[in-house]
Amino acid sequence: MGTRFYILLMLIGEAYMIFPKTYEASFISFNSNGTEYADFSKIRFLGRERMANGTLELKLDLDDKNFSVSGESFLDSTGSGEYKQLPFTIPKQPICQALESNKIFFEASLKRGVNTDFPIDTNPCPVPKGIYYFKDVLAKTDNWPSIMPRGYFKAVAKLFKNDELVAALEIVVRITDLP
Ligand SMILES: *[C@@H]1O[C@H](CO)[C@@H](O)[C@H](O)[C@H]1NC(C)=O
Ligand SMILES: *[C@@H]1O[C@H](CO)[C@@H](O)[C@H](O)[C@H]1NC(C)=O
Ligand SMILES: CC(=O)N[C@H]1CO[C@H](CO)[C@@H](O)[C@@H]1O
Repeated sequence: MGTRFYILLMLIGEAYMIFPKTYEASFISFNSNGTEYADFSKIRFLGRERMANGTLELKLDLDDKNFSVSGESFLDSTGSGEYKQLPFTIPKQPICQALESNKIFFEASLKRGVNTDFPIDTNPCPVPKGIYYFKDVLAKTDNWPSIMPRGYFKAVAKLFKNDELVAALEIVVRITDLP
C-alpha cells in the first residue's frame, strides 16, 4: 500500500475508523537531548516488554506564546537501520495545540492516576511545570489510524522556545501484524 494512500486516510480523519486495525506496536527505543526546559532523559524503555518508565521534568510552565513543537516521521520497513522520511509531519505549532491535535497517539497508553500523573486527560495550557512519572507504560494503539506502515516507525519531536531548538525526542516503535 502506497504511503500516499495511507496519508490520505490519515487526513480524511473519520474515514479510517471504518477499517479494523490489523497491527500492534511495541516501544523499541527512546532518545532525547536538551534538558534546559524539558528533561526527558530519565525515561527508559525497560524489560522484555519494553515498558516506558521514568520521569519527565518540565522546568517551567510551557505556554503557547513561547513554546512550539514540530514533528517528523521516518520508516525503516526491513530493520536494516535505513530510515526514509514519511510525509506524515506535524508543522511547527504552539505546544498546547500540538499536544491536543496529536493526543490520539498517546491517550490510550497514558492513564492519569494509573501509569502517570501527567494531565493528558485535561490537557491544561500552559503545560504546568513539574516532575511527572511514567510507570510501566505500553504502546497502546486504540486510537491510532487503522492503517499504519509495518516496520520500525520513528517519530522525532522538536521543542522550540520561540525560534530556538531547545529539546528533541526520538521514539521508535515497531509496528507488526497482529498475530
Ligand atoms: C518501573 O518502575 C517501577 C517503580 O517506579 C517498578 O516497580 C517497575 O518494576 C519498573 N518496570 C520495569 C519494567 O522495570
Ligand atoms: C538533538 O536532536 C535533534 C533531533 O535528532 C537534532 O536535530 C539536534 O541537532 C540535536 N541537538 C543536539 C544539541 O545534539
Ligand atoms: C519563560 C519565558 O521565556 N517567558 C516569556 C514568554 O514570552 C513573553 C513575551 O512574549 C516574555 O515576556 C516571557 O518572559
